Amino acid sequence: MSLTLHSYWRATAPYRVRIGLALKGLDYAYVPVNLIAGDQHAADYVATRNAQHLTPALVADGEVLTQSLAILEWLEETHPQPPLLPADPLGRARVRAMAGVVACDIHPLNNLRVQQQLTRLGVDEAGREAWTKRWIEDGFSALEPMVAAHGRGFAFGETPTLADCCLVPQVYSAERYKVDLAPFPAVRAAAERARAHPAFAAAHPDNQPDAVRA
Ligand SMILES: N[C@@H](CCC(=O)N[C@@H](CS)C(=O)NCC(=O)O)C(=O)O
Repeated sequence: MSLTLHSYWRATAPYRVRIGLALKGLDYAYVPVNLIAGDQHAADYVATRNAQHLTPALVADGEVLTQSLAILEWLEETHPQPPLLPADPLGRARVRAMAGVVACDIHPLNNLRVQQQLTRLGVDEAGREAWTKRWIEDGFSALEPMVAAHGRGFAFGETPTLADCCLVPQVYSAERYKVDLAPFPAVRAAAERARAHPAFAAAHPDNQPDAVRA
């Protein structure tokens, strides 16, 4: 199967998909979309890759897939091994709930376009940072007891799941924004455990072809 991922090194939604691809052992071509330069708004990209002006887009044998959670679920269905969802419905619901906290409730409030809109509305850098931290801390406060109850090394159980695909990029973002992770020991421990896994290391922003080092 031919796979091409349209991605930006530091963006967390494509990072989720990179983790999923690496966990499934799938090779893919990497096409950088420079979000700071505004590549996501290019007419051709919007027309053919992501009508929402967002990353990621995954092209699989000519079919264009968007929305990181939908892509991860598609990967799970088309490449079931190793499984990234538990075998039982209750376990799957718990993993999807953890992924949802990140992908549906934390990240959309802190995305680049939201930051840009806050700037347009006159919010200064300190205000934007406080906004971002607020929503990360809010989400992590909910994730902490979930991971503490169900994590056994990874966020849920003893092996990586879709929850880790979402959690690790969000912890990366939290560290960028200097969120104090001390109140979230289970979240932090699960992220540290996952980051030691080779698939998570391969997907890390610093290891992408478009990574910019300070
Ligand atoms: N719900 C979408 C969110 C995608 C998204 O927000 N992507 C961000 C990067 S993490 C983006 O491309 N932002 C560009 C912008 O805000 O202009 C998904 O999970 O794929």
